Amino acid sequence: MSFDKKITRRAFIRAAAGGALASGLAVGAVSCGPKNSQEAADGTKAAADVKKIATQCQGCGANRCGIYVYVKNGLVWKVEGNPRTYNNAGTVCPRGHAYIKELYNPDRIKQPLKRTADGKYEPISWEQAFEEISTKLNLIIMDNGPQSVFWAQYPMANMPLAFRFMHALGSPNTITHGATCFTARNAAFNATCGALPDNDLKNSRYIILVGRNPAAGVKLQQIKDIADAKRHGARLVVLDPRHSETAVIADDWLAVKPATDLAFLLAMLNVIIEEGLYDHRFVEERTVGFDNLRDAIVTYPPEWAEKVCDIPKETIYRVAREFASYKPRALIHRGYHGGYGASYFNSFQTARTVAILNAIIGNYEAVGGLFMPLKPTLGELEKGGHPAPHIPEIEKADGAGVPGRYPAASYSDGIVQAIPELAISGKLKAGFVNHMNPIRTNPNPERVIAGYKKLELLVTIDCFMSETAAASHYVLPESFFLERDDHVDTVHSGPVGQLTVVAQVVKPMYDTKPLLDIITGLSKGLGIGKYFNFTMDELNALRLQPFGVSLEELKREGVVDVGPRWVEGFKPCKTPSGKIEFYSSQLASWGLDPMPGWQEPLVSPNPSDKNSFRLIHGKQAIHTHSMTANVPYLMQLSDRYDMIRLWINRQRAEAIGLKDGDTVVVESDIGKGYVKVRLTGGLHPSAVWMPSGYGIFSKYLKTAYGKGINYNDFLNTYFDPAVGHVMSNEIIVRVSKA
Ligand SMILES: Nc1nc2c(c(=O)[nH]1)N[C@H]1C(S)=C(S)[C@@H](COP(=O)(O)OP(=O)(O)OC[C@H]3O[C@@H](n4cnc5c(=O)[nH]c(N)nc54)[C@H](O)[C@@H]3O)O[C@H]1N2
Ligand SMILES: Nc1nc2c(c(=O)[nH]1)N[C@H]1C(S)=C(S)[C@@H](COP(=O)(O)OP(=O)(O)OC[C@H]3O[C@@H](n4cnc5c(=O)[nH]c(N)nc54)[C@H](O)[C@@H]3O)O[C@H]1N2
Ligand SMILES: [Mo]
Repeated sequence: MSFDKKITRRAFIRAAAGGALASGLAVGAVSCGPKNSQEAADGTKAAADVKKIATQCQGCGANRCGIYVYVKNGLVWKVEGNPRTYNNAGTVCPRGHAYIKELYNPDRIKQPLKRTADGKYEPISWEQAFEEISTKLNLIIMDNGPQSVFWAQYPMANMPLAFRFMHALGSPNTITHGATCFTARNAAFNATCGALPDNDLKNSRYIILVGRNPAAGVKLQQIKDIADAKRHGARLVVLDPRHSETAVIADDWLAVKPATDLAFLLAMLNVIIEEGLYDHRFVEERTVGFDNLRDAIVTYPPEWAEKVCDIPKETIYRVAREFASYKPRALIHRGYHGGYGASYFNSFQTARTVAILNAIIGNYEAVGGLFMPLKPTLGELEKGGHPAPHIPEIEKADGAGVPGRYPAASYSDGIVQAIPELAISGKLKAGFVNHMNPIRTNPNPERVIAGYKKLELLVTIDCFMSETAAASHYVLPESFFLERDDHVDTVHSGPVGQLTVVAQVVKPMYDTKPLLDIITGLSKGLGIGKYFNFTMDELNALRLQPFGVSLEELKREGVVDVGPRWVEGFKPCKTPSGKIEFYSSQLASWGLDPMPGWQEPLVSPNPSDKNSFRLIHGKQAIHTHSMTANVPYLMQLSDRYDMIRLWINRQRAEAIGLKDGDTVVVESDIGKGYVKVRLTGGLHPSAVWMPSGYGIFSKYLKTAYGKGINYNDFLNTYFDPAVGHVMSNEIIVRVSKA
């Protein structure tokens, strides 16, 4: 494969300098401050030309921290946190420091690529790519209708472009990674309080984290706020089968048996209701269904729960009483992925119980409790004379939000692991994947590959040759985030609305384009060009119109606060009743359980097999999903600290003859792989824990290729019956010495 055909001399010199830098640092140094190597690479001691540009980090799509990037003598030099963005408050995590240097990673895709008959890739021009892709897509739509097309992507600020493009074609099939991450949590909070609240951790006196680990599933503001709260005397309780990076600073680490948090939480409700410790006035005025709730929880006392979740009843009583005693300045974190985002058959009910426990102590919209973030409503393209296409009045192929299928699923997130199934059954024929790598991040790669390979047309838009890109007919390189202007974003909003923007830091090094230009180029040959007749600056100016903030000002400041600050006091919920719904009539109308109650996990380890474990997983602070294992600086850290290991409980490991550092074979009914073990006292005996950032098998990603394994290799393709999520921890494996 040759990506380099059209590389300019200037770009080549820059790439060479960056490459030298990367390999220089890869030897030994693990600090991310490349100052000296940089000066060496520059070969100059003359006064440096330094620019400081405000933009947004894209080292993970989730946080998009506000940053300043420094450019020295034309080369990206270093990064600093913007002190005023809510998400990171002046800090940058290791991924942010390292990811800026990916600009210079030689593995970048440098021009559009087309797969040839022998499975290799040849560089083509953008004109040829647009022409061939639109011709093929037109034929597919003519034969199969527009509903045979999908667009899948990370839910970034540019998602509205995907909606616009797909709706213009006549397809409702826009899909995010939500079903692999957070959709059980979101659906449960929507059903209970109408939207997803934020946590006022800083002002809380009693914080419970249920499978949430902000110190490694990094959200910098949250970990800073937890530390602050603790400094002011708050207590921190962490429920995690694993002694996580956040459990390290907890007052109580409760090593819950995985998949059974629901039992612990139902028992907390039982104690708080039976002992009358709830906020009586809040319950009476602001909630519906308390009597049903009282009836529903009588069968779940701590005496029952301790046998299910392996936490002594005395501890459950104590935590329930302590939690209620700090009302309303106590909270159970709204959660994210690990505990109940998309993990278990009972995740939806677990998240419902978390939402209800918060409400029962009256902490909604209270200082130190949960609050609805003040996300500003951005201006729309329509206001600038760019009418939106109609939303197609057909059901989504994946069944998201469709009565009788996955009624509680999010319509806009969809159900991503349905794509391979729908491709195999012939319902989907063509697709675009942007800024996402479903072949590595979805369950059962063999099945995903088989599905995506069935498509008549697969186009991936990425900066690197991910597993998904490497299975595509066409690969379109997006300019790296430091090379492009991108959407005004509201992701930082919390106690105050915040606007940020991705701003170009350096000129593109290669023949790449930002997404808007890619979509605009495609739209012409598809007969939908009239929907894409604006520039990024025009789009952003319209987004900013309601606030009287100019794009220049936003780029200069990096972040601008807009609208009022959050104030304490209950506001009507976006539920049918306008109140917090303990009893959800909406869930009942969909044929789902309107009250939470105990549900067994889908699968459990075999108690008579000493090699049988539940496989759980989680983030490490230095990696993002599938997208940073190829970052040389970060993989260097993984190697140096021997981080690519499967955690296993020490007693159980010794019972099957394992020593720390042994290589084991891990097998489920669909997968098999080899990995080193880490013996630890910090893990519930029923589980093994796998870091989730490894197991890259795209051979184009040279740093990451073949290092470690991934939980998706062992996970069947499941669909939770209410929400359609993947149930990512419903995996039983056998672990034995290799
Ligand atoms: N470094 C880094 N940070 C990130 C990301 C990243 O990729 N890398 N991604 C961002 C995104 S998209 C997400 S979703 C978040 C994820 O943030 P989190 O949800 O906090 O992260 P995870 O590591 O997936 O899971 C957290 C913990 O859940 C525990 N867990 C597993 N099963 C159970 C269970 O049954 N019960 C309980 N109580 N705990 C359990 C795991 O042991 C783990 O320590 O992180 C965000 N931040
Ligand atoms: N293997 C694995 N699977 C997982 C997880 C995991 O940790 N590991 N976590 C689960 C969770 S919590 C989530 S949220 C999902 C995440 O699932 P995905 O959204 O698939 O996650 P990423 O691995 O972050 O994939 C991002 C892709 O976007 C590309 N990319 C990066 N920057 C840009 C850009 O500027 N433009 C474009 N066009 N592309 C870009 C990256 O190279 C990468 O291929 O995965 C879930 N499944
Ligand atoms: Mo996620």
